Amino acid sequence: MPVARPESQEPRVIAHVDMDCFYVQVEQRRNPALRGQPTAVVQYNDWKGGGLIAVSYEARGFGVKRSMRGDEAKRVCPGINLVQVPVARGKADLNLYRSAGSEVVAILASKGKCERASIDEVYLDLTDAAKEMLLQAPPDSPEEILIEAAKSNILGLPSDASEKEKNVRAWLCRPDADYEDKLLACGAIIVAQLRVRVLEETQFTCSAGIAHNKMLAKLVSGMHKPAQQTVVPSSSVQDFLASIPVKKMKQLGGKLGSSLQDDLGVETIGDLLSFTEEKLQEQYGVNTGTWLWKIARGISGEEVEDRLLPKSHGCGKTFPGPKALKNSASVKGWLDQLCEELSERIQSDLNQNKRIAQTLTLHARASKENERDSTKKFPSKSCPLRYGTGKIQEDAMKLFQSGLHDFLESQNTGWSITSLSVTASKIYDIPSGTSSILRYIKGPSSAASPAIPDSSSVPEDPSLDNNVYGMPIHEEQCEPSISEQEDGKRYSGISAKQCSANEEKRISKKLPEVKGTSSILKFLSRGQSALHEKRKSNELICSHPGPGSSSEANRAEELNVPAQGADRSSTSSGAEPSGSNAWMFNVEDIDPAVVKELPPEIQREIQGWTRPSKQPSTKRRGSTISSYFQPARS
Ligand code: DCP
Repeated sequence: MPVARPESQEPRVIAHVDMDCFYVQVEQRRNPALRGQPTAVVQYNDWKGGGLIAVSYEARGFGVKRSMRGDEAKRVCPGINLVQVPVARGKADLNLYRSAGSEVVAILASKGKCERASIDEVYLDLTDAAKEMLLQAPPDSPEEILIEAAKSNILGLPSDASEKEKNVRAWLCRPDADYEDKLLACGAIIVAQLRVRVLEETQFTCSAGIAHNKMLAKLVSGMHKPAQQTVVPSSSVQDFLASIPVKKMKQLGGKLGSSLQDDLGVETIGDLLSFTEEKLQEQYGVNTGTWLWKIARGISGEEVEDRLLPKSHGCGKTFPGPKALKNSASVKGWLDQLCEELSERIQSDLNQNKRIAQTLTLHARASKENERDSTKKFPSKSCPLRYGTGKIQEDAMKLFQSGLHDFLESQNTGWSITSLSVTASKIYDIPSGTSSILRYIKGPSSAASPAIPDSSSVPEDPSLDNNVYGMPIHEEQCEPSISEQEDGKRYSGISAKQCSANEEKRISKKLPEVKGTSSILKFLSRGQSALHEKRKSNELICSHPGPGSSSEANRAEELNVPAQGADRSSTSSGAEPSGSNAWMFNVEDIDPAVVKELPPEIQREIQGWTRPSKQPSTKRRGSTISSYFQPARS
């Protein structure tokens, strides 16, 4: 369930930037003849001309919608250009769009903390940049305002079109504005400058929302599209929220939103104002009640995370209608391909960014032969991620079999799979520039030695009943994640309630005193520290919306994607190591085969302190991290 974050005392300036018809713009840059033409990008699929995943604004003018298939789009707009998503390994290859998104992120990140929320969306914290502008060069002359800033839409300003630009210029320069509005005006100018730079350097247009928090910025960024920005002064927040349907709000797309509608008769965010905080807490618990009370007033303390790289990697494929997979061999064939791509992506993330993924999750959509209308879902399954294509393929197949076993509930019946995806999540940085392990272990901050949980003394955990193949398999993910599907669609994962509880039970074992360097240990302690963070914010972690709980999920649902949640942005898990959260690590648990897959400098460190002759233990590991170093199974 959602939890209110403490708000900062100081006013912030937050922007949400969203590219316009993004995949279409990428294709238009590749083929400029498509510019200004009705165009749509179509997913790889020969059924009824394939599904549309991005539609140009010209095509939208003819009534073409993303929910259509190519054939229908042609009927509605005979002149439409349909461009196929590039294909690799028999499925969509989104690399082109990913790197185009990265080009934009690199520009946007130049002005402040930047969080890449999806392939084409970014949050920016421009507070410092706005403060600096206010100090150094405050906007005071309406005539000198950048034209792009003068075209801003400012909520609450008179909507008289002929006077709009004049009013905006005056608003941005008001000498009598309060400090909050002055900062916001600077934020609007900075975002306009950034958008101009994005256009000049990448040829892409984008739209943006500028407000005092992420929630409001996100709500308005798509209000005036394409290529426009919208500003939310504090004075217009109440009027604005009064008309926003509850289901449009992040985290209210699912059951919570439905309950607000059905149980409290709340249709818009404004309707929430008639309930006291106590009443909302009574109905939904203390945390969610407070959160609801606050969002009704436009209050949200959620911070912009400093993250330019994706939070997870996902590869998926849908198998609609007659293409459904009906036996293990065909599932294995496709899973192998998906895992191969996933493996390449995490390997290149490791090589280029020194980031390591810890959790592998399999999602599928399935139906039983005799129960076409069953509401039972194929359970998502997770396990510790082992690097190496073969291992990922092997583990993914085991996760599939485990999920299928649960899905079938011991019934001996035929089944079919209409979508499959694999996700690598819980990605952590390996610190670059290594320092001594000893320094880490004996350093002033490490009163206790670093440690990793060891399973030898782990009490039996009922949630590991899934562990039919000798490795811990969790239902659902331990971390919200954003994934991109074969057909270009994104969905996000939901946190498993069990995960942090399971980790809580692990017991530590001492690290032998070793000489060497500490990247890996730091990395490991970072992961563990993140678990502690999770424990602290358990309620938040477990609160991410479930299947079909927001418009994003609904959209994925419509398009036959195994939507696991809805939140395009997600909570942070990359906490720094902390001495008080120190834990033990048993070097004997490290699988030499896994070490070979790590970057050379990390390999050297580990080789410096592992005992090469030691046979890897085959005991079951209790934590994701120790299991990362689990011995390879044949
Ligand atoms: N995408 C997809 N499938 C979806 C939603 C999106 O493949 N169900 C891909 C194609 C989009 C890109 O992600 O171009 C960005 O999605 P947006 O929702 O931001 O939509 P667009 O950028 O296409 O259009 P808009 O200008 O309305 O934001």
